Amino acid sequence: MSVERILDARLRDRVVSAEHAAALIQPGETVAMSGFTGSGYPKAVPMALARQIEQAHQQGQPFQIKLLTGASTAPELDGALAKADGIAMRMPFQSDPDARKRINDGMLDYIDIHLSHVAQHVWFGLYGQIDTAVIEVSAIREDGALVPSTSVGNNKTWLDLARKVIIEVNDWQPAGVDGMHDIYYGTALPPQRRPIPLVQGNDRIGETALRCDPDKIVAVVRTHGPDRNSPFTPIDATSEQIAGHLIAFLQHEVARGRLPANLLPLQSGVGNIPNAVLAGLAKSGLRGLSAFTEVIQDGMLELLKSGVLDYASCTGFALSPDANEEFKRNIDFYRRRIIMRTQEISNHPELVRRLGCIGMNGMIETDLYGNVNSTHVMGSRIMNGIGGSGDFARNGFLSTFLSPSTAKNGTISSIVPMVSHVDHTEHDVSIIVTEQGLADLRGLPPRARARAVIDHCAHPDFRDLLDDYFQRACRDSYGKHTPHLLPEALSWHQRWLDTGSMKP
Ligand code: 0RQ
Repeated sequence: MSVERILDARLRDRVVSAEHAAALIQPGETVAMSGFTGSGYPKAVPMALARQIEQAHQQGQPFQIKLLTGASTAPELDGALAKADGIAMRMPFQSDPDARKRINDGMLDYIDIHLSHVAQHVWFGLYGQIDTAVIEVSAIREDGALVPSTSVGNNKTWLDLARKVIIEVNDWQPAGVDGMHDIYYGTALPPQRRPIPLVQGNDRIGETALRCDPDKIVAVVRTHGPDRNSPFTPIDATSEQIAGHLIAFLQHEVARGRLPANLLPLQSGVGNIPNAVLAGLAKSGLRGLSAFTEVIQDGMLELLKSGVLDYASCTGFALSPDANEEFKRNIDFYRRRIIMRTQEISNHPELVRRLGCIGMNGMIETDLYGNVNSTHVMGSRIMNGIGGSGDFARNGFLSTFLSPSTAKNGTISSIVPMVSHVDHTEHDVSIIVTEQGLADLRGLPPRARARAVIDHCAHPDFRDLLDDYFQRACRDSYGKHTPHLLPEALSWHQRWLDTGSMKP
């Protein structure tokens, strides 16, 4: 028999079906939902809303919402609403193929902003009134406090600012997650802003549950559904090589005395390469590590379990089904080592700088000088979004960007003369790593940066071409500080669009 998760009798009286709750959302509303990298998103109301939107469209009635979340969600949320053509505007991060297609077809406005900026920009009023918040929780306590589930994201802000609130109580989520969260209520806007009292990555500075005025809660929906939990992709050889270069570099930095023996708090993006880095760290002999990051994926649970990582601070999970089972089975162990925070804290520039985080993020492409494009294929087609990468690149102790040296079956070089879109400028990028090697750009002037990137990171198929471009640029460029040949700088991208390959 399942244990009652809604302990506040007032809110138990508000339990309704997902259809009933979704019907409370009107066309044109700004709806803020929970969810971060496929964890802790509402499982039922968005699908019911998508069905209602489809019905309205069949009757010729317009129905779209503006949708805000923590980060990416899942097919039941972004996918269902995008397929129903129900999203007019999306912010701040997505990775759903249907949403992505609509964005790139110009049918859906997408606003791609730093994850740390979301809450404050909404507080600034830049997105208008939040009409409805739809938030997944794992339980409601007797006093009405809301125990978050597997992500926190912007839920505090959504609950504070929304006119009306719909809560989903998901009893698939482990009850033992209660106590893992740390919700900080001390943020304020300038000039009232005060320093955040967090000096170690595992400090607790807040409360274990979210507050919400019960009068605003218009519906409570019971659900029982898993997070997205994509199966784990085995680590490939390229990712392993990239991880090897980065870990050797970190060990070298320890040997040089530039990093302590237990490094500094790690931030890690999601995907195959970051997972390979985490797996590599497990075998590295390094101990006493810590993570101050936004997402915990499989490799980080393993590091915690093996005792390599002392603790991890995050705002959400991205686990495979197996890792999720492990998490649930040993939740008491993980609750002592994992702290889940709001994303304005997990990604806060003040804290990332104070703690000296080591940022490790993927990229689409970099140019010779270390400007990085994380988001746009051929300068115009969005992939996911900047997410938290900029928060850590700009403010961390070290900012590393990792990618295979080629893409699309070797037709694209990830090292290009000039990036087709800039997310991280050369001023915020310290280390570039591909399977070919690692370029340490710190302390180098532009022409030396270009030499390091070409010599250490470019794929052999493109190295001579890059070298040729750079040599001619050094000779013919208008300025010799950061040499470029403007008519050619983006010609590699155009060639790929014209011929299907960046090679001449
Ligand atoms: O596309 O699947 O259509 O073939 O980009 O590439 O190699 O699978 O790598 O999954 O690590 O993604 C930058 C997108 C890399 C990711 C990016 C194409 C490639 C493929 C994916 P296909 P891979 P990854 C914390 C940090 C920004 C957000 C961030 C990202 C697809 O790391 O979204 O860092 N980063 N968040 O074919 C054309 C190139 C390409 C290219 C790759 N040079 N040209 N296409 N691709 N390189 C998490 C959060 O903040 C929430």
